[in-house]
Amino acid sequence: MEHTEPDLSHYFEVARSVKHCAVLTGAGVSAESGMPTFRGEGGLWKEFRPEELATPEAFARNPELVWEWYDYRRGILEGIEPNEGHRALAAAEKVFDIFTLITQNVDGLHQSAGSSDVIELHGNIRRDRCNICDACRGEGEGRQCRCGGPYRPDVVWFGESLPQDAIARGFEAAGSSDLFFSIGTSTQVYPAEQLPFVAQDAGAFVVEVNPEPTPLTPLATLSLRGPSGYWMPRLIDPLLDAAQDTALDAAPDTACEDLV
Ligand code: BV8
Repeated sequence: MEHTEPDLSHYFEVARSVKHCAVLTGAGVSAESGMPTFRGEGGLWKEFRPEELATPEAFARNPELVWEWYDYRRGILEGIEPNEGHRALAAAEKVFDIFTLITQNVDGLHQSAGSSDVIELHGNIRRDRCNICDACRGEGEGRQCRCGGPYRPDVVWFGESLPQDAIARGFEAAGSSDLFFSIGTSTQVYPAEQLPFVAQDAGAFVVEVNPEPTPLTPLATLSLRGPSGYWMPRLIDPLLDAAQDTALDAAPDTACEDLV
């Protein structure tokens, strides 16, 4: 696909001057690693729409089917690695004074790429918890909790509320960011889809990265068509050099002392 290189000079001017950068990611950032998105190609599992399986009702109705679906996704996860998009975001932590990474993804690939303190809005399919008492499932434990409740994937299902601290930190970061990235999300799932608009309302420079336009596109300061694995290194790496120089200047030149 021919990438017309938009003018990024204004972006770099802003990115080199801001203190707080916040990022929202969706399934698209993991697509190049081989993780199917929800609404893209391969998003359908058998003939089910994800919204039909990722609900407490589906789990109550047919827990076996829901477990089969999560085991299918866990199977994919075992065989894949983070991609250039994940790696650029992990590196971005070193660029900005304050960096907040908020994800809708439950695959843990940001953490595998080295990102720390990732705000997981929708949980993580690598963990299980009790549907009744919330106890975490221990290694080797069966599908039933000591309290008698069924274990379930530690994710937020449609119709369920998000973890209060995660969504509160997400809105706080979006509302106080100077630069906000919305990467690989169709911006359709509430309440996460509100974050880029909160940032935009707060006057942040909003950058969208997605091969397809989304409801955010008309409002983004810069909307880049293409995969995150292509754009994120191009948007972050040039900032790394500057960050490294600043770090070097700040570092006390201890060498001499040793000689003494
Ligand atoms: C809640 C965990 C209070 C589970 C997930 C009617 C209207 C409006 C809202 C609602 C409604 N009815 C109900 C609601 C609320 C509902 C909602 O928003 N539904 C939507 C579908 C209409 N939200 C909820 O239920 C939330 N809870 O609101 O609680 C409440 C309670 C009751 C009633 C009302 C309110 C809970 C939402 C969380 C659900 N759990 N995941 C699991 O994973 O199994 S959501 C799940 O789907 C993902 O986590 C992710 O968030 C979402 C998928 O969205 P995206 O990540 O954006 O992925 P998608 O496939 O859509 O798009 C991928 C994008 O990437 C595309 O744009 C594509 O172009 C792009 N792309 C592709 N390749 C690349 C790329 N981009 C970059 N690079 C590439 N290479």
